[in-house]
Amino acid sequence: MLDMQSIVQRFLDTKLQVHPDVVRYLSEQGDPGLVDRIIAGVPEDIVVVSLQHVPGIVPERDGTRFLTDPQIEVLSGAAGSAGNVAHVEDYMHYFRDRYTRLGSMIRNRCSPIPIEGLKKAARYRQEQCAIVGMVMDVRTSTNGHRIVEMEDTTGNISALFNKDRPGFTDAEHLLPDEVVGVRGTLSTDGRMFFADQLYRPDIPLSHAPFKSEASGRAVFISDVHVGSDTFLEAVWNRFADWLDDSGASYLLIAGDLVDGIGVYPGQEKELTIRNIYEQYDVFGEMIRDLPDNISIILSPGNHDVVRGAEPQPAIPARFTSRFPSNCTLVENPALISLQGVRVLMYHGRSIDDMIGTIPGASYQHAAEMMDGMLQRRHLAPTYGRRTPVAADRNDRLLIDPIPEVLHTGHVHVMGMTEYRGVLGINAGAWQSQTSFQKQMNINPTPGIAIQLDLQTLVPQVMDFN
Ligand code: D5M
Ligand code: FE
Ligand code: ZN
Repeated sequence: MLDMQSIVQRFLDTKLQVHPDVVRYLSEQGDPGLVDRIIAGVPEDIVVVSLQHVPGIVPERDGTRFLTDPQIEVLSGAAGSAGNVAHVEDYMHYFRDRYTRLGSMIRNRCSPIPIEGLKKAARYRQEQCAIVGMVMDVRTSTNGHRIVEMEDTTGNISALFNKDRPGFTDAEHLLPDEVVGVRGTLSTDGRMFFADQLYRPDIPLSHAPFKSEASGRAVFISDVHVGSDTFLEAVWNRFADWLDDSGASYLLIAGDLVDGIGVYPGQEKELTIRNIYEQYDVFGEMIRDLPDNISIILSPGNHDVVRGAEPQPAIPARFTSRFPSNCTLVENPALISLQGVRVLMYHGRSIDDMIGTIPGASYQHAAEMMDGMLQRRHLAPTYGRRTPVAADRNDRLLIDPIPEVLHTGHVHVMGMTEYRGVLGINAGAWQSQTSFQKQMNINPTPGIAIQLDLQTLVPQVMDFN
């Protein structure tokens, strides 16, 4: 077992810096000789050791995607796939599905044993072993250590992350209900598991994104909020004018198409359109004015007319009579293939929960929460806070398969990230600061669209202010 601090130090001793992914990989591999082999093989002009310097990691690109014609396909989240709000038994299936599928992404990396077996068999008391479980509770002990209640299908146990040991930072970022693996040793009385290392489902290091063979461009936005007195009509019109000559083939809008009715107390005072049908009609006319050779994909958000529980159904036909025929209405979330490039659209309500729970997280850097979703392979890791979830027999909020692009919105602050080959785009809004956001000290960055070249996967920020 190699701890992360000593791995970093081994590199620093030879005047090399090292990428965190490499450190994590080495600590999971537990092969001290590998560190020496990497150091011996790094070219002289390299300062930072990255994954390409690690022997054995070969990028695996999924190069054989079946393409349809037209080249746009809803892989999941097509209108009509969200089930009804569920019964208690469905929640049991839901969490079991989440545990099984996320657990299987961790198992081969840490060979876990069932918690009940671990507690019963005396032979585990001396040696290191691993468990995989769902986080039931996280708290800080009086001495400042993190105590994590973990549960698998056989039982539960408390895992202690020592504040003076390397895995502690990972443990500080643990969220209730995420599924993780923990390597460590059992206490002699069998009641506490002393944790050394945390494993998340994560994006495999060998992951390489698919790129379209044909040329094509997609534009990503969210949170239009038509009907609000803070909707930025002039800025939207500049965007619409640009779109005419942009040559883009796809426009994706990740929810909050309109401001809605009765979404928060006192909203009536901030509405210019107080009828929900009329809000969608005006929105429909706006997208009717966009070039009709652009395919438009629309998913709902928490201001839209459908139920708030996720997966949110697609916006029903009775609200979309003014929408042009080049629109596809999908659910939230939805996985879309654009010429083989997979885009996972998710409005992003869980970002509120993550910002409220993860130390150091903030609305101004909300895009970082997309990395957190990818590490956990889940769009809404914590159940039962501000993100309502309608349990289905399977967990539709899992991130599987791995998309090329994770497209979110909701926070109204534009941000992009790249995490292990997955591009995170949190598109800003078309609404200026509301009185609520002022109270919350959220400073939106409206009027920005992201354009993506599907052949290179290089994004471009387009500012219409
Ligand atoms: O969300 C717009 C912005 O307001 C976004 O930054 C999240 C924030 N927001 C929304 N609801 C809440 C609550 N309940 N607490 C804290 N922050 C919140 P929108 O969905 O457009 O209203
Ligand atoms: Fe919004
Ligand atoms: Zn929202």
